[in-house]
Amino acid sequence: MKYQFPDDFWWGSATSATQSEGASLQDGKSKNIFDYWYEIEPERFHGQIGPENTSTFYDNYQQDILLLKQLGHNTFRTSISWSRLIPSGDGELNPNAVTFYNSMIDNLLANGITPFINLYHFDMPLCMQERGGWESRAVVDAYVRYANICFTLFGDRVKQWFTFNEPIVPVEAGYLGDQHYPCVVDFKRAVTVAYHCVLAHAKVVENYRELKQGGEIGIILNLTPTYPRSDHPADLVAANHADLLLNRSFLDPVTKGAYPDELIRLLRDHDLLPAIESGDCELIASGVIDLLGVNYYQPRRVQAKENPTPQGQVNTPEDLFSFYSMPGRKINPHRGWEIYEKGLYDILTNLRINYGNIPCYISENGMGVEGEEQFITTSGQVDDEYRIEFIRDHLKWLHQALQEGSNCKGYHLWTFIDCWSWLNAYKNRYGFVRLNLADQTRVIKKSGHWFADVAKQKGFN
Ligand code: BGP
Repeated sequence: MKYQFPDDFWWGSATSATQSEGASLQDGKSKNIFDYWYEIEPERFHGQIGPENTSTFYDNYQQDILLLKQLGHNTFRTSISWSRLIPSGDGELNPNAVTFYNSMIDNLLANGITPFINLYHFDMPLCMQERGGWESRAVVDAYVRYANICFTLFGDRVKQWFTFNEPIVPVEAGYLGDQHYPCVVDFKRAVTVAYHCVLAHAKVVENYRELKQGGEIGIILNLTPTYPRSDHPADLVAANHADLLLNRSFLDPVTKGAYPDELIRLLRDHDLLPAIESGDCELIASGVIDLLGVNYYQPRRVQAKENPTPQGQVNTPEDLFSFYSMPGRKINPHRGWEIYEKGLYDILTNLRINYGNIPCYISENGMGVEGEEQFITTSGQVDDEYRIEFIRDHLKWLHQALQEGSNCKGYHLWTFIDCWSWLNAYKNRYGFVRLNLADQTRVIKKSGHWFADVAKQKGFN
């Protein structure tokens, strides 16, 4: 059977500024929260490797963009580093950053690759964190100013913008799970952070529309689909709680312009509602997006709690549901994440049926593998057949969703070149291109050649 994709389908990959640029404190960039956290607690990072160098895209972007071309990309997503562009968060521009991003965008376009630009990928400037981070409305205003500056500087050429990548991650990891700086564990503060990100998103969308630059603006969400252990009412309630808190808390406001009533009730019942100011609801209503990026790695399987948490003692989302390890599930042992290809189809079907079939694309999907050097052949290439299988099996479900009318416009792999991961450094390799850490040389893996061919043929057999 031939899996044929539309002629204008987006074939590409994604990365982020902090994970690829390196030069983390050079040419005027100030520290972001990851630079700072590494400085004070290097032991929290795998192998004590921090974000100073990552994959040296800042120095090597011209050659890397040629690699993207070889990988058959027609689109590529990265982010702008707020702490590089505006080192003080809300003051003067860094001219080196303006030169770098201008040149990166021009190089991509000159090579026939459309740049998709994200404005925030977990990387709060330290000076803004010190002023309260996403808990502060003044920081929201500074972010809105930063976004406006990006539109003014680059919006003549960039026509696909994203306000955030996976905004639930800083909420979960930074304010609930002690996995990202500032390592706060406080449900109510986490809800405020999430709420302020939605406000920030909406204000940026509103401003972008006013500029009439003729592009599209959206957001990238990790829409981890929620599956209950069984049809038992208690499991269904638990799954609904997980879905409301971790998916619909962003998906509904950005696609429908309002929060689900059920979520508001749930938060009110547990005294978790954030401070709402007049004008907030109208603002959220104006933040409806043009384009949704969907990151998909794994499903979320949920069961009812064995001992329900008494009213008044809910201190974390996991007081409202438990995770369920389904027997027999397929696991990527390196990352510990379940591989469930059909999840991608389920997300796209949900968007088609319940979210007006909003234009979307798969903005991240991928497989991190440890010890890939064992698959290096005598010719020096990584023989990553497992990654080809992973991508192909997900693309088959994407194809099925398209057959049924999904408005999915493309597929981006995480990521084009092995890159630094927030906590795992280089433990798991995700790229189409192998990065040799010793000398920073790059070699396209078997999957990269395969993908280039798929992009050229617009499908596979
Ligand atoms: C996504 C992030 C990426 C990337 C990826 C892989 O959630 O948007 O930044 O890191 O996950 O995850 P990890 O690096 O934790 O293995």
